[in-house]
Amino acid sequence: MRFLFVYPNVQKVWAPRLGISVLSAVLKEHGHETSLFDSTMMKGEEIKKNFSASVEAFSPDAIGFSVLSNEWALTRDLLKLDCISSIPKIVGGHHPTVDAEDCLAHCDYVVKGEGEDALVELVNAIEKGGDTTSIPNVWSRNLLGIEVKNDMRDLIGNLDEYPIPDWGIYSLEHYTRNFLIDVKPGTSIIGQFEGSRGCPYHCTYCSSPHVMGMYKDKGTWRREKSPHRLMEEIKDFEKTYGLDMIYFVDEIFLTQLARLEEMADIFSKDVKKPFLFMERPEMVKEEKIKAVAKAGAYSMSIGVESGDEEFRRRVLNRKMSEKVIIDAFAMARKHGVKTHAFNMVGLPFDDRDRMITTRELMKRVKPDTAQFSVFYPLVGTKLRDVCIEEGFMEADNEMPENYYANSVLDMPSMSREDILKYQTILEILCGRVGKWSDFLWWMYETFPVTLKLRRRLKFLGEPVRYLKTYGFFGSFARLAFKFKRRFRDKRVQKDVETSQPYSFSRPGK
Ligand code: B12
Ligand code: SF4
Repeated sequence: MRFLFVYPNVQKVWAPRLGISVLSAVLKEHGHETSLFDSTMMKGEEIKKNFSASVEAFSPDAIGFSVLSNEWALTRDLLKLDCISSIPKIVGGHHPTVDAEDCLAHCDYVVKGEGEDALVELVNAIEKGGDTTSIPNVWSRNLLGIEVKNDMRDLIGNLDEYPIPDWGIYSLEHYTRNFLIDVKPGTSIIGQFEGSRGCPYHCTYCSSPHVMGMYKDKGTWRREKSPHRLMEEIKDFEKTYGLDMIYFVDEIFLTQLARLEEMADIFSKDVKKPFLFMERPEMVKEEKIKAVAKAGAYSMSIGVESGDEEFRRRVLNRKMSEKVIIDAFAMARKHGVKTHAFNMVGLPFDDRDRMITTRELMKRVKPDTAQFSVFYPLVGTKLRDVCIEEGFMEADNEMPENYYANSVLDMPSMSREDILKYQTILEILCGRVGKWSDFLWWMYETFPVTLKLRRRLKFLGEPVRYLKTYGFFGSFARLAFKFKRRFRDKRVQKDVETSQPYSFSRPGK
């Protein structure tokens, strides 16, 4: 069967959705043909026009949308188009997993949770005219139009047993213009890899605990690929594209010491690539950091989220102390691993004092880089229920395009304007210490117009940032690299065979 995947990337970020690569490989292994409609960098009506052209050109027998919550509004619009009215329409990914009920009203099939086995069984059944209503994980309607909501199947036992993801389903820009390309100077190709699945924690703002609950008694939630298998995936990617840096999408990384040591041995001999990974503060232990540093760890992103310890414990269900957080960053520094801090502003009950507390913690933590996103209460999370109960938002609220859009909460403790204001101030001043940064904080806070002015004139600071980051000669090298990349992309694209016959993802083509 000819199967068209859809990546409704409204956030317009260059980053492959790994779920599509994984599922495309599985479908190909079972004899199906796949292609991708990728809306990255497309705008408004252009998306519908290109989507219709893509459907006409590929003529799929079924279509599968991979959907996050911020992508549901666009997905719904595409599902309504006449050009796909007679084609079976499947939706899968995080949003349909947590809100299957609503999704089923707009499509033919919803695949909940892990898609590997469910999608193959569904596609085979559609192709052969078999029964599509009794497949575990799949919600659909029977011949009488009655909704059939099947139970979840067991979790995949061994991730190593599935085929190597289909990297070629994406256009090259997802690797060469990836959102992380500037993290390490000199990087021109980034590969995204999944080393494990299943985070065992229960943060109240995250949808992972809800999905874990759906899989109760359905096998082991936390699963890890072997270091050897990971090496195979990395080598497979590298042989086609080359590789400068690896991004591991795992939610937690520093689990079993023995596995990390095995990874250190294999990666230091046969992979030799710097990598980025994400971690919880309390998982950072000296022996483990040493092992990943040997394996090639370049930077670790750690969720701090809020500087208020009591609030973290009580509202976010993150019980780590301030000391644990500070030590985690210090330990990474000691072993030469850079650090990035994730924070949120505009959390329920946030106020000015908490913004100051977060700034104070960042000063002590001293991350190399930090990010402050605006909190959004995702469907299926405890904090969403809190927001609705407290009257901070309506129950039918939909997610905006990205975390930097305005807050959706209407809270007495902090206005929407203030949330955006502090988000920007914190991002500008982050861990900076001293009288000058205190003065800037006061100025931006008291005269928000200076903040707007600063945003407008930001480009003037770029030369200074470059000189600070790369040094005098390094800055020239960096600029030359960026300039060269524009031409190189076009050249390499010609040499790489991809299974994506229609490259709709490149703007202007
Ligand atoms: C890496 C990552 C990112 C990266 C890369 C994103 C990308 N393009 O894929 C970056 C940092 C860019 C990112 C950004 C965002 N992310 Co993010 N991200 C992740 C993370 C940690 C891993 C994703 C991953 O690669 N998983 C591994 C692959 C193999 O799994 P998968 O994609 O889910 O696919 C499986 C199933 O979902 C299913 N499936 C997926 N697609 C389809 C399609 C069909 C047809 C079928 C049948 C099945 C199916 O089958 C697959 C195989 O089992 C997840 C957490 C998580 N564990 O998933 C959060 C997560 C997906 N992100 C999330 C969010 C909210 C975002 C943002 C919207 C945040 C923002 N900044 O505004 C943006 C959206 C940007 C974008 N265009 O994707 C939420 C989504 C929640 C939700 N309800 O939608 C998650 C779940 C985090 C969380 N727990 O809250 N993210
Ligand atoms: S540690 Fe990260 S992935 Fe795990 S529950 Fe908390 S926020 Fe979600």
